[in-house]
Parts: sequence; structure tokens; C-alpha cells
Amino acid sequence: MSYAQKVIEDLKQRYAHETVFLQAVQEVLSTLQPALDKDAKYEKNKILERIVEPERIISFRVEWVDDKGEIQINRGYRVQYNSAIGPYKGGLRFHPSVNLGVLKFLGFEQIFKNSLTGLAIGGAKGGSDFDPKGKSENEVMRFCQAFMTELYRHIGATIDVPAGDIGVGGREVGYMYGMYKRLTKSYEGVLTGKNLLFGGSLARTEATGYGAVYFAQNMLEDRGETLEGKKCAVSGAGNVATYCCEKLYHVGATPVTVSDSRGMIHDDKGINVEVLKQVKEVERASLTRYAELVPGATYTPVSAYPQGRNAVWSVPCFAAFPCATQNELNLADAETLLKNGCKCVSEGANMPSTLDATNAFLKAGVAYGPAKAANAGGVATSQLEMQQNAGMQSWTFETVDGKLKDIMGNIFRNASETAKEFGQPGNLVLGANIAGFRKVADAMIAQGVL
Ligand code: NDP
Ligand code: 2IT
Repeated sequence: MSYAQKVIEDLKQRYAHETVFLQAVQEVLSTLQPALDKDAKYEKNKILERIVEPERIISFRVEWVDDKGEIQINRGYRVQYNSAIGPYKGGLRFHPSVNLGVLKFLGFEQIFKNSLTGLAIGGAKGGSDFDPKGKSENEVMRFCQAFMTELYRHIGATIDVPAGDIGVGGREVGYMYGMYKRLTKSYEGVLTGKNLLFGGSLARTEATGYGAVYFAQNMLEDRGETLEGKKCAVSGAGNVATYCCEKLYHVGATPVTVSDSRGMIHDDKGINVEVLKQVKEVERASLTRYAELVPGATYTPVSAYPQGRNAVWSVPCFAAFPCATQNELNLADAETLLKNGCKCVSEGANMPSTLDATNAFLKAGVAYGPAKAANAGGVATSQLEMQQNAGMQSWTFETVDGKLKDIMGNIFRNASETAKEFGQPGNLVLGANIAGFRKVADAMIAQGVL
């Protein structure tokens, strides 16, 4: 059994119930063996056994009082996974499905993603099983404040810098920032994705979605293709999906779908981004509202999806941008996309494709940008926000967007060249994993056994 396989088997015993965590580890470790074979130092230093264990897990109770005066209890977490190359960095997710296994998967991915950005940021993730849906503005504020009354002890501008993820956007970051400041007296860049009024960066809101499109452009350019004039399928209707759609128009492509947890919108004329923003960012409504506002757009509820399948991926497209959540694209979806002529997949969400779907894309040889490379623009721009905060500066939109574009190009080239180095040109899964891993592993070795 290979070194990587031994570590995977051991983890399966220890964390049998953390299925998405095991999936993420398997996805990374199963591609690392060529790098491990090339240099014995990784096994000798037990890097895999060390890198799969978080440096620290903080788990806490969050109590708050709802509008009816009833006491509510949620669970809060921060997984400080790896600080070899910089302060812990990664988002906070508020969603009822959050548990430690989900956050370990996200934190583990974040280590390699952050390394790939080329910036000095370690890997972390956190969040809560709090469900922001259906909560009043005051309830969201009280929850965010209660969450921060514990989290503040563990974070800081040079220690650990959280940001948004599913269920956490500018509003939540603002409430958490306010409470951090009140508790610590410190006005510092402790969170990213902040409002522009108190240290936020221009282009951070747009960065993940824009970055996923820049990544697709890099992959396609390398193959002599372009997004111009092409139909694209986008899933999700949140931060990443919205700005992915916006950027697709900028580059001359047409996004024809968006989706949320209740259903999908399909419109061959193209998704109306202004209406989408109104429905999701302002009204915080379901996509049925979008269908009311845009004549000609069709709404398909989740209950009408084909068994176990996501209807978004049955819409013929040249490029697919999964921007909702993990495991939203399975093998059958991948086969449908390929059958319909899909030539490019750029992952805005974290681990949206199942392992067999990923392998189907690789086997078909289409341009496939795995999440940790394709969606790294969000966290990279968070680090640009940290740079601006540390230097007490605010850069223009064009400056930040220009840096984002350069970073996405560098990530593509790094992953692509690493894939070639290991004899698998075009396999950006292997390329991104090995490139991200080597930097962190080498830093860990240089810092000794801690
Ligand atoms: P948002 O909360 O803004 O939006 C999430 C979207 O995905 C919503 O439309 C939501 O629908 C949908 N969704 C969530 N869970 C499910 C589910 N189980 N099934 C179907 N749809 C679902 O989050 P983001 O846009 O920020 O995040 C989307 C993805 O991108 C996540 O995987 C996140 O980890 C990843 N990501 C985010 C980054 C960022 O900067 N924000 C950076 C890098 C990656 P509904 O509203 O109905 O719940
Ligand atoms: O998954 C991710 O990279 C994010 N949610 C963004 C993290 C960040 O710190 O900006």
C-alpha cells in the first residue's frame, strides 16, 4: 500500500463519520503520490499524518434570544488547520448542515487553496449550524454578536482572519466586526469582506465569481478557445454565482441558469443580473420571485428534478460553473454535461463535484478547474484586503481587480506546469494539489516538529 493510501486508511478508521472530510482528503492525497515518490523527505517527516490533523479546533456554545423571547442554542466552531505559511485564513459558514466534518473538509481544502494564491496565508474554516433563513435582522445581529463573544479570543489581524462563506456576507461580517471591536478596543483587519466604510476592499464582493471566470479564460486560452459567444450553466444564486454571471457577460458569454436550494431558473436569453441582485441581495427571497419579475424565465422546483440529479446540469452549455455547494454535481450530471458538449468546468463552490464526476471530466480531457484553484480569487482578494488594512490604504477597483486577474493567471500556470512536471499535462487536479502541497509541506519541514 502506498504512503498516501496508508494515511487515508488510517483516517477512515479514526473519522469514519466525517464523510465529506474523508472525501476531501482522499481527493488531495490520491494525487500526491508522485510528489511523495520523488522526494523521500515528506514521508520521513510524516508530513501527511501531520497535515491532515488540524493544529487546533475550537468548539463552543452560542446562546442568543430570538424575537419571541425564547432562548436559542447553536454550535460554533473554528478549525485552525495549518499556519505554516501565514496566519490562519478562511471563511465562516452559517448553515444548518454545518458540523465539524464539514468544516474540516473546508479547512483542509483551504490550506492548499491559500498556498496556491502565492500569498502568505494559512488555512482555516469556521461557522455554525445557525440558519439565517427566516430570521429577522435583529436576530441575525444578536446571533453574530453572540458568536463573536467567544470567537474574538482566538482571532486577530496577524493570528486568524475569518471572512464569509455560505450564509455569511457583508451584513454578518459587519455585525461580527462591530462586536470584535467593542470587545477588544482594536480597530484592525481581523475579518475580510468588510463594508467599504470600515476597511473593506473594492472588488472583494465580486472576487470569487470573477476569479472563477478568469480561471476558465486561462484554461480555454491555453487550448485556443474562448468563452465569447458561449452559453454557460451556473448553479447557486448567492455571492459567487451572482458575480460569476456578471463577469460572464463582461467576457461576451451568456449565463443561462442560476439555482438555489429550492429550485432552478433557466432563461436562454440570459440571466438578468440586476434582478438577481434585487431578489437575493436586497429582498433575500427565493428564485420564484425572480420568475415573477422576469417574463420568459422558467422555474423548476427541486421536487421536479430528475431522481438524485441537479436539473442545472441538464441544460446544454459550453461551460459549467458550479457555484452552490459541495457534491452538487455527480457522475450522472457530469456524463450529461459531456454528452451535451460541455468543454469547460470551473468550480466556484468548494468541492462541488463528486470524485467520480471529477474523474469523468479528467478522462474526457475537457478543461477542468478544480475548486481550490478556480475559486481561490475570493481568499486571494481577502489577503489584498489585509494588505490594504495593514498599510492603512484603499486601492481602486481597477488595482484590486488587476491583481486578482494576475493571481488567477499565476495559479493556472503553476497548476498547469506542475501537472506537466509530473507527466500529466492538463490534469489541474493533480497540478493544483501538488503545487499547493509542496509549499506548505516544505515550510512545515523547515519549521521543525511543533
Ligand atoms: P451564499 O450563501 O451567498 O450562496 C449560496 C448559494 O448556494 C445560495 O443560492 C444557496 O441557496 C445555494 N445553496 C446552499 N446550500 C445549498 C444546498 N445544499 N443545495 C442547493 N443549493 C444550495 O454563499 P456563497 O456564494 O458565498 O458560496 C457558494 C459556494 O462558494 C460555497 O461552496 C462556498 O464555500 C464557496 N466559496 C465562497 C467564497 C466566497 O468568497 N464567498 C470563496 C470561495 C468559495 P439558498 O439561498 O436557497 O440556501
Ligand atoms: O472558501 C473560501 O475560500 C472562502 N469562503 C473565502 C475565504 C476568505 O478568507 O476570503
